[in-house]
Amino acid sequence: MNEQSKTVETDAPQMLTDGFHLVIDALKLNDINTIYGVPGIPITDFGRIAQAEGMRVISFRHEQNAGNAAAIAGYLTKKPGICLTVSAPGFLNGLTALAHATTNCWPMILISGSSEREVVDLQQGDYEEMDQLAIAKPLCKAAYRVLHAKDIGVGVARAIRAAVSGRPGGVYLDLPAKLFAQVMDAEAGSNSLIKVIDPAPRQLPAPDAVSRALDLLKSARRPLIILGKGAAYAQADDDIRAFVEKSGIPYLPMSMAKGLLPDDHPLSAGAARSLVLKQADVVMMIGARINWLLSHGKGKSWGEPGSKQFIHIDIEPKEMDSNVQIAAPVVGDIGSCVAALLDGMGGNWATPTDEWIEAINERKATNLAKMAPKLMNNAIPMDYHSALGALRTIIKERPDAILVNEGANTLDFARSIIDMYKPRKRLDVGTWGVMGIGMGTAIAAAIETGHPVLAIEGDSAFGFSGMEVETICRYNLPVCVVVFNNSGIYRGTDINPSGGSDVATTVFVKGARYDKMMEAFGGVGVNATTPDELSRAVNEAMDSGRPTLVNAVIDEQAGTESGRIGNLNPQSVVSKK
Ligand SMILES: Cc1ncc(C[n+]2csc(CCOP(=O)(O)OP(=O)(O)O)c2C)c(N)n1
Ligand SMILES: [Mg+2]
Repeated sequence: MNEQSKTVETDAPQMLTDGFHLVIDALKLNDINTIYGVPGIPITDFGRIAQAEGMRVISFRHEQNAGNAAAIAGYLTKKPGICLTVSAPGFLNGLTALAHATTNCWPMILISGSSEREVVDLQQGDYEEMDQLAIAKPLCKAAYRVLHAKDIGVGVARAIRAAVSGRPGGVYLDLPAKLFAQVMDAEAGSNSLIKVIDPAPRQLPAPDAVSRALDLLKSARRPLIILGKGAAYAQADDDIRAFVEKSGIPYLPMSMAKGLLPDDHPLSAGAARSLVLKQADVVMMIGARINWLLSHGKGKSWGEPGSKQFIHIDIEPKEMDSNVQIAAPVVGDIGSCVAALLDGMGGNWATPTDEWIEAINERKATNLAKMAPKLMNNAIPMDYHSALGALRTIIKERPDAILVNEGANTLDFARSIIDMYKPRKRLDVGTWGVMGIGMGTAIAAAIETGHPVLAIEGDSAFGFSGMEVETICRYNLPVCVVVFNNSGIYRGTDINPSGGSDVATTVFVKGARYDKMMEAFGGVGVNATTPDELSRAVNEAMDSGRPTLVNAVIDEQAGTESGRIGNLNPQSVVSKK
């Protein structure tokens, strides 16, 4: 028995607190005021008390969606997003999102109640028995368990630090049922809590690393900057823009870095992606990892082998040389690194040659001119271009709105067609290309920012989290979901090769009306078959803030297998026969 619980026995009546309140107080002390979760044993009362204590507690229909909400809340706020679940199955449902947050380097804490340690460890068959801590460990950045109420302050502080410091990621916090009911002296409890000072300390880059990078950049004839979502996460928006503009170097935004500088910025090379990747001689990565999304820095898309040198800015030293040699590693937090680079540039930085800039501008103009008529077409049913052409205008007119996007073709076309104008407004499937982030992301985006949200969803993608339209209606959130309904995964036209009565594996019910799902819960449902109808419905939703779902009927044949990454499908000579 510990000190404080002894006092409780000998010194009643006195002010007491318990595990429930201590966890809530510890979170609030650290400015964490929102919880995303699903109730049940042993955390139902925890949610109730948190709500009573003034926290925003958003209840979902499935933990994975709550977890995805917490993950994106972490990305948007630089504070750990909190997901709260029950034991075993609820924990496992939330775990996918925790792994997703870790992979994307977003701070998140999954708090799960767990069953009795003594019973779990002897495998005696407890209610929802599972050794959750052991299972979580390999899937997140850190995992902790708190057994005593007096340790809650430390447990929460460690979880917060682990989530946000260095390269951010997911943290698991295991809270056994017994902990919540433990009581202790209220004052001792309050004194045991920790307000985390400087949870994500700046990490300054070494001065010689900064000058090495600047020297290499200066020597370039065809320099390129690639901005990743790590750069967007850093919230160093002004310095990043100043660095790009002062250097005069064209930049390429990765998907979620779109809008960090507006997509119509003269230095954006987004519409000349293949040209700049091929031809650049020095490439500076800012908060972007060289992974599958950049073809690992090699291969055809990167031009002649050995034709480039890389500068890499990242907070994680282990990231350097992950796929190709990094000639100039700059390790530190993005904000400090970019500030140091700006500082080191001096007053007379020579911007890149006209030849390089003109080549890029020419390619941009050609590609944009090719795209323009496609966006205006009025064919029925709509194709991806005409439907997205309508939505593109809506985002242009509302640069503060948040765009959530998932699917295959629906994702790839929307990414290239819809320009973003402000940082952290485009939220999508992230590093793994996960289907199912849609509704959790949309809900958290609305809750955390208060801005209207437009979620552009493939019909398959939407299905992974579709039940959360009830959550959207329940909290009356300004979310407009547009389902790109092409009756299937990639396309709606596949045929069962056996000729049997089951439909093909990629095909859904024809003529489905997803809009009725929103109507079932009191929201607005619209069926749109033309760009005009689509435009009208979405404009109205974005202006009214009413929960809306637009079923956008898309040509079943318009998509391609796996969107733009069909080349990643394994091909066997046997199956081709
Ligand atoms: C969790 C998860 N399961 C499965 C997949 C495989 N997958 C990739 S895209 C996709 C759905 C694509 O269809 P849809 O969302 O309708 O977009 P479309 O191409 O038809 O526009 C699926 C199932 C995935 N990426 N993530
Ligand atoms: Mg589809």
